[in-house]
Amino acid sequence: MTGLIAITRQVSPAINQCELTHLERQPIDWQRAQAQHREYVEALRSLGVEVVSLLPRLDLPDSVFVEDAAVVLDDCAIITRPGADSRKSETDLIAQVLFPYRRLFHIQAPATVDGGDVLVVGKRLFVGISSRSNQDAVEQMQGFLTPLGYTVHPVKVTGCLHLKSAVTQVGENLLLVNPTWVDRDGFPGMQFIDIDPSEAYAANAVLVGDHIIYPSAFPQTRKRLEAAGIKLVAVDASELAKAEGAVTCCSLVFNK
Ligand code: CIR
Repeated sequence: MTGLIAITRQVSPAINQCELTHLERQPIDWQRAQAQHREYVEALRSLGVEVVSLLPRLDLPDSVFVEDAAVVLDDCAIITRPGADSRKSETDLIAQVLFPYRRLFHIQAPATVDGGDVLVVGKRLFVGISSRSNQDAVEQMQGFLTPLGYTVHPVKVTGCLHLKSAVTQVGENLLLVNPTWVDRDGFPGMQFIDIDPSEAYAANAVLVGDHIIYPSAFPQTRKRLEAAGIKLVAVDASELAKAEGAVTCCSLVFNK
C-alpha cells in the first residue's frame, strides 16, 4: 500500500439536478454514472490507495464531487465554503469524515471557495479566482497557512468552472495546462504540457504517486502525456462530465 487514502462519495440519484455553469443540461444516466464511478474507485485501488466510499445523498445532487468541500494538506485540512448555495451544506459531512485525520480550519463568509479551484504543489497553493472562489478566501487561507510555511497565490481563471479544469499536476514539477483558460505565468518555476487544442477539457488528471488517472475521452492529449513518459490509468468519466465534473473532483486523496 502507498499510505494514501481517498475519500469518495457515490453518485447522488439526484445528479440530474446538479449545478451547471458552462454546459447545457443533458440527461445523465445515473446507473451509468455509478458504474463509471465504481471504475474510478477501482483505478484508485489499483494504484494502492485505500478508498473510503461514502453513501449517496439524495438531498445533495453534486455531493459526488467531494473535492470541492475541502483541501487536505499533510498537516491540516481546510473546510471550504462552496460558491454555489446548493452545495454549502456538503462541507459538514466532509468535516466529520476528515476530523479523525487532520486539524481543521474553516473558511467563513464572505469568503467562498470550491476545492476544485485549489491546486496544491508542495508548499504552494494556487487558488483560482472564479465564479465560485474569491479573494476573501485567498486571504483566509493565507491566515491559516502562512504560519505553517505555505504560500497561497491567487490565479485568474476564465472560460471554465474551476482552476483545476484548466491546470493540474502530472509530475513533481510538471503541470498539464489549457493555456486558453489560465496563464502559465501564474506558476513560476513549473514546467508544462499543453493539452491538445481540440480537447478543451483535457487538463484535469489525478496524480497518484507516479501515475495519473486520466479520462479516456482525450486521446490526443494522452499521446502528449505518454510521449513525456507519464504512466496513466484511463477511465471513462463521460457521464459525470455532463455534470461539469472531472476526475479530480471525485476524490480527496491524502497521506494517511
Ligand atoms: C458544480 O457545478 O458544482 C458541479 N456540477 C460540478 C463540480 C465539479 N467539481 C470540480 O471540478 N472540482
